[in-house]
Amino acid sequence: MTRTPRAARNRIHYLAPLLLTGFCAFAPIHSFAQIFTDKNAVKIAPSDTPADIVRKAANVTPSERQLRWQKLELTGFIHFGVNTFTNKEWGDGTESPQIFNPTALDAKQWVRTCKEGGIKQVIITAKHHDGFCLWPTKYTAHSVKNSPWKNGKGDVVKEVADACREQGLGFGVYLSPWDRNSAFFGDSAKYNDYFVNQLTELLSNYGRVDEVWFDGANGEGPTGKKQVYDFNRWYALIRKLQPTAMISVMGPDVRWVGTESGYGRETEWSVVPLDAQQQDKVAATSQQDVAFAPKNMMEDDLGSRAKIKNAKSLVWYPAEIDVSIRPGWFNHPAEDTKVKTPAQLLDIYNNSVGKNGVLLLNIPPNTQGVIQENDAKSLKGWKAALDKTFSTNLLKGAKITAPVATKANALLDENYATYWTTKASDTTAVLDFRLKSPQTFDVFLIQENITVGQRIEKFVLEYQEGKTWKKAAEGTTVGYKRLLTFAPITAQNIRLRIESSRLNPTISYLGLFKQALTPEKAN
Ligand code: FUL
Repeated sequence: MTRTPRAARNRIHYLAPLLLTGFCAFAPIHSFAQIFTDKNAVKIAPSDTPADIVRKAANVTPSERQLRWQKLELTGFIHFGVNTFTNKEWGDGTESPQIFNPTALDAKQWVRTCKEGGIKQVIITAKHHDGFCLWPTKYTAHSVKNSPWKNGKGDVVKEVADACREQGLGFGVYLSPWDRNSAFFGDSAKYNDYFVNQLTELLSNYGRVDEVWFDGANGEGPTGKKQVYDFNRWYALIRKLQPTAMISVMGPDVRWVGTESGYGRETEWSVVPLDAQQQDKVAATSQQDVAFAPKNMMEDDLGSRAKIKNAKSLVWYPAEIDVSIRPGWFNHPAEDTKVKTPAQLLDIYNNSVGKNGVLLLNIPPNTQGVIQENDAKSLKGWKAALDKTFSTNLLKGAKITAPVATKANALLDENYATYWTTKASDTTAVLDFRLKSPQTFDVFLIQENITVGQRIEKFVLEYQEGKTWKKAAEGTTVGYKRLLTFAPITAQNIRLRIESSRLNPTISYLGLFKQALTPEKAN
């Protein structure tokens, strides 16, 4: 793939508009009812003590759309467009629609392949930075309607939307604000109208849309003028036309974790301050180049007590971890041998879904318009390993000794809605498990019930060896799901110590498992 030096320089604008327009405009929370719910954002009063702030943070909860999305765990990205045919990562907008000519495009196969990998929702790049539209928009000639594919009568977005609906997956669109083809780009008002028209088509003509994904790139356009994106107008339109859709990354519902490596943070709070400074840091560590060397992670945590103590408001803003199954976002034949293996995908899973995030895994079709066999095989191998690993919870049937023993059964039932908790004032707890016989395990799974908030700040898993208790693993945050992996341990007596929590801790599900495949570091 080629580098685009000018674009590379401009890549520094990634997420910057969020800072300048989007997030500052969120500030008066309560006047933005369409952006936030009354539970997923809270203002901090000048008179609030640090303890008040911690209590407020512990009671911030996801909106319904955020909860639905979090429970998906696995979502899929399809990068497909003119770049597939030029063998590049970013196009410059001068590509002829004539080059877009997949010989055997099969969106059903894309969706089926994703589904077979355990993916629950698929996002298609309806328009990437090159401005080429995969649907026959009325608002530009730069689209599939001027391509030889299906004699200009094709519509990739419709094929993906229909396939998702038929196969029971969620459907989402990526619409790049940065458009290197549009003559309006840089003429702010005109381009914002153009963008609203395109969004209106996408949100009106394809049934339910579950996620709208905006990236923050804002580089040069044909006019040479700087484009100011009207994010709030776009958000209001999305809330109006598709009220259940998540607005991701350059939006209020989902936060980009800060890396494209597939590896999330050790300490991942879904409740974070709504601060301009914080977004500044996001921008500073974002991708600034068309090449995809893994980026440095942002600082280790965004929502600990130290991070929230000076916040003016707190929001439920959960992390999404996007990564490609190949080195590039688009399909390049030279990368056919670099498809991530099931063991690498497993490591990514443990470190994304297992670190309180949602994984957005990109699987790019080739010039034929199909996902290749090797990518599909990796996905299947990964899914088989996950299913096998998590099918047998070795804690099942254990004798549990826990405070508030009556609710202990909820720890091991697979119903997320039921949960164990302590009395309101208890922020620490010790839970003992005696297995029927010694078992060998190498993963610990724990889930909080986030519908009441994210609370656990420190926990330790121990096992008994002879007469002594030894540490198997420890963690800070839990959130929707936390996985801790370690070298295999054989034991019969296990104990979980919750050492610190913002309010009474809750646990929806707990488990010990033996991995069916040894994970391997992906990068
Ligand atoms: C970035 C884009 O520049 C990449 O090409 C890719 O689409 C990635 C998911 O988002 O902002």
